[in-house]
Amino acid sequence: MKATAKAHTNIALIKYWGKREESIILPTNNSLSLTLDGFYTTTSVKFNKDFTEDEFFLDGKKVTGVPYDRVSGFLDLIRDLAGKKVYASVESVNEVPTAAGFASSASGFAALAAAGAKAIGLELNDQELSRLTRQGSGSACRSIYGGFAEWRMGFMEDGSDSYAVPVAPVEHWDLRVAAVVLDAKMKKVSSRDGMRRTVESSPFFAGWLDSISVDLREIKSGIEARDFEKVGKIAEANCLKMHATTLGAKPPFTYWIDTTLTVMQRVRELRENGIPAYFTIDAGPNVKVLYLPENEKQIHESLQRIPGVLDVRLSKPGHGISYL
Ligand code: 2P0
Repeated sequence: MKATAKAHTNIALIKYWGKREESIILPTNNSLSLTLDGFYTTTSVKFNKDFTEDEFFLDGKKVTGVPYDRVSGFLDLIRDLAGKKVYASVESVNEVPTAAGFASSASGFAALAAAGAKAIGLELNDQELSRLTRQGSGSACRSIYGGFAEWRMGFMEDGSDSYAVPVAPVEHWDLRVAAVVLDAKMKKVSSRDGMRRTVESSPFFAGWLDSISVDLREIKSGIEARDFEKVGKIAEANCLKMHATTLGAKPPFTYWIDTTLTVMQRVRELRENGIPAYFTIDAGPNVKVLYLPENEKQIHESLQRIPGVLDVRLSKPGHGISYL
């Protein structure tokens, strides 16, 4: 009863920002992402009827506390689905360097769901696997697929219609992403807390939700046509709208630091100089820059030169779940 799966992280071009139900992770809006080749998690799950509790090793170290509880709680969902009361040993290796500024929860829960479901003998199709993965971490449900994926928020209270679907496969378009890592302290507001506070108190949240359906429709037509300017403009504006909601929250907060603004400005300057590039930012200070392969060298050099930039990690589109 052992299986190993690999999952890549993803970057949202239309952000998931807001939950309508926290316990089973149901979002307030659809979101759309690109799975990234450069950052992934490999997880092995072994169920054994002789085990008396779950155990979880991350990069070779035994994990306890809240991260352990999240993994063990997620294994409960897998056990419930399979109707089997059996504990597991989980070993994960993260190729998502914390320094790259990506949350490892997307690749982590996607790999855990895939390996766990297979190890316990569940035969899930992609939608079922995405629906299960969603309950570990929302953004993870998009990492089941390679290339571009959309998480449909659904409307049912039980979450049965809330899962991701593929939009375009990895071969469709070689859109690149540079992860710009900034010299910053740990973020003070987790994405979970940030989302909750914004949903509950920001007067701008309604405006954010109103703008999603047009952004989604337009970006999907841009992706289909491989129209970089269209996709980049929509992704950048969508990110700015998400971050604007945080300024209206009570108490207000922002994920940006001074260097975040400097990188945003550099991206605008690149565009003014005829090099197409657009930025997007998640629940932290680091900036991700969208670009095309032919501009990789210039983009990389220009971003690396910014004072306060620690590292620039480049990535191509990545594949969905695989089993090893
Ligand atoms: C996203 N983020 O779409 C958005 C954009 C952050 C900003 O998904 O609470 O770790 O586990 O469902 O998925 C980060 O939130 O949150 C996130 P939970 P998750 O990628």
